[in-house]
Amino acid sequence: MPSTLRIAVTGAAGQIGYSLLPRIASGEMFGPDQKIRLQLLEILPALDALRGVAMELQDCAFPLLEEVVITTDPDAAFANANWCLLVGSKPRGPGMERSDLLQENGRIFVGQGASIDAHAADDCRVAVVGNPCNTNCMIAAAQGSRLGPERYTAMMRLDQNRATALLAQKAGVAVGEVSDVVVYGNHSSTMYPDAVNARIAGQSAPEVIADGDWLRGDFLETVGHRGAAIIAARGLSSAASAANALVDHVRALNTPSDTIHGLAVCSSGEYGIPQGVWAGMPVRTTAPGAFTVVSDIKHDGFALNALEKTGTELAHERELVGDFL
Ligand code: NAX
Repeated sequence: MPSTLRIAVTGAAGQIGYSLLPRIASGEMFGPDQKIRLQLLEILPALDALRGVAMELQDCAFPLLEEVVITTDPDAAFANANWCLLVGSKPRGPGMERSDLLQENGRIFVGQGASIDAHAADDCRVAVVGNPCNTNCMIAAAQGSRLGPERYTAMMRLDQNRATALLAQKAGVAVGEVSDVVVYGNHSSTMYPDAVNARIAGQSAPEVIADGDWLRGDFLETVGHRGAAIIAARGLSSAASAANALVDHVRALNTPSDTIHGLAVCSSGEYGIPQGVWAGMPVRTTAPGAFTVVSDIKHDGFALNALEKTGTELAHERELVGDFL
């Protein structure tokens, strides 16, 4: 590791940014000995708010935080960055279709992808949170060739954490007893959270829960619509849990282990997901920042049907943003 890691965060004045930045600066994401330089990107209307966030970061007096740069210039934000956390994007406005959102945000990721390829560090990793995160990640990765597609991942970890916590609650066990939960496909209502291959206290989850109707019904519904339920209750979308999921995503990707975790990665056609789209897949971290896709998990007909549906949606999104690729 370099002596100081440069971490670029976009949309840094937004609500996820507000929960995320103190957790990076305190050492939760990269460890208690790793010095950090934050390079924060915003658009001009949010620059004053970002100044306030930077003041608060200063007032936390984090020992690991060496410097905070705030800017509206992507090239400055991504300069020599070791990690680029792409959180910023436009929210879906009233009457906006998903296809409009893909176009609006796709443009942002064209510019940022090109800037990352030109200016980030050679060892840079990119994690995309801004929605539609899978397709935005594909667009960013398509803008360059220096880093390679395996450096670009999108976040499925919030869905994974939601599914894990729900299984633990249903089984009446601690969250730490639940493992091998992976959410496949798109971070959208077509996602497939796989409980069949999950483990609870070392046993197969369906053996412990033994309620197939719930596993194929309420479980999938609740995980798939959890974001909407939080908006309905809070009047705002998930922020603290999204920031927490990004901490988990990056830590898992930096920590070699036999443990299976989920990331949206460039598909090579595993599990019938079309090649070249970014889909949630089971992975193992093999070296800091590097992973292999676990491609031998068995799925039943119900799961294969769900995988086909979410893969088809991702391929359709790719068609809609064809001009950006
Ligand atoms: P906010 O609207 O609070 O913040 C977004 C920030 O991005 C704003 O401050 C805005 O000024 C900034 N921004 C917009 N365009 C920008 C650009 N071109 N360059 C830099 N900054 C730009 O949203 P927040 O709640 O923080 O959510 C951020 C994104 O995360 C949204 O797209 C949201 O949909 C997505 N999410 C993704 C999740 C996932 O699991 N992948 C879960 C949580 C969240 O919904």
